[in-house]
Amino acid sequence: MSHGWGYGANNGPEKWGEDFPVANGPRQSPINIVPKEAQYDSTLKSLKLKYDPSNAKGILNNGHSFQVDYEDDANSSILTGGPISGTYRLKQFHFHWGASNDRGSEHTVNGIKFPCELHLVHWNTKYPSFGEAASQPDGLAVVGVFLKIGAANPRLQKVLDAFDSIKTKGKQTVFANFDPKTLLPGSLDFWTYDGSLTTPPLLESVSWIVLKEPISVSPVQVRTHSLLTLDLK
Ligand code: 3J3
Ligand code: ZN
Repeated sequence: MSHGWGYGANNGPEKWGEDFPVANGPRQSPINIVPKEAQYDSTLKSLKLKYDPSNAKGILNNGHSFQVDYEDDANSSILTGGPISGTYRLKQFHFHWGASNDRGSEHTVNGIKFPCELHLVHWNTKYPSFGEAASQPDGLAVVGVFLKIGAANPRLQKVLDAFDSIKTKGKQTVFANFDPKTLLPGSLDFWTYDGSLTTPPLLESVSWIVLKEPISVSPVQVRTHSLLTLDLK
C-alpha cells in the first residue's frame, strides 16, 4: 500500500495486510455475530459504565471518522464488569458510517450491516498508558453500539452539531461536558469476544463488548456526516 490506509480499491481492507501483517492474525475484528451460535456464560458480570461529562476534551476529524477525546489521567470515566477484569478508562468514542444507509457498521448480525456503529474505546489501567495498553492482548475494551434508522435521536444532536467546525481531516474543536452514557440503549445486554482494532494498526488487543440493543438515528441525522470530508466505505 503506497499511501495511507482507507476504504478505496488501492488502500482498503484487502490491502491493509501489506502494511499491517497482523491483518492476517487469529483474532481480527470485525466479525459477523450469529446470535443463535452465541454461548451463554453465567460467569460474566453485568456491564458497569461510569463517565464524568467534564472529562470530555475535544472532537477531531481524523479523516476516517470523527472521535471525541476524553481526559484519561484518572479513574473518573471507567468501564468495569462484563467480561473484563480490573478497570478500563475511557479514551475516546467514534462512529463508523457508510456512504449509504445499507452499510457502515463494522460488525454485522446474521450478515446484516447497520448504517452506523458507535465505539467507546477504553484502556486497561494495569498498563501505564493507552499506547502501551493497545499493544497488550488484554489492553483495550471497546463497547460497540449499533445505530438503526428510526426516530431522531436528540442525544446525538450535540455531537452532530459540532461537525460544522471539523469539516476537513485534522480539524478539531473543543467539545466539553458530554456524558457518552446518554448514547447507550436501555439494555446493556451484550455479546463479547476477543478481537482487534477494526482499522489499522489492527492490534489484537480488544475485548469486544457489542450491545444487543441498537439506538435510533433519523435519516437526516445519519446523513449529517456528509458535512465531513471523510473516506467512507
Ligand atoms: O490511531 C489512533 C491513535 O493515534 C489514537 O488517536 C488512538 C486514541 O484515540 O486512537 C487511534 S487507534 O489506532 O488507537 N484506534 C483505531 C481505531 C483506536 C480505536 C479504533 O479502533 S476500533 O476498533 O475501535 N474501531
Ligand atoms: Zn471503531
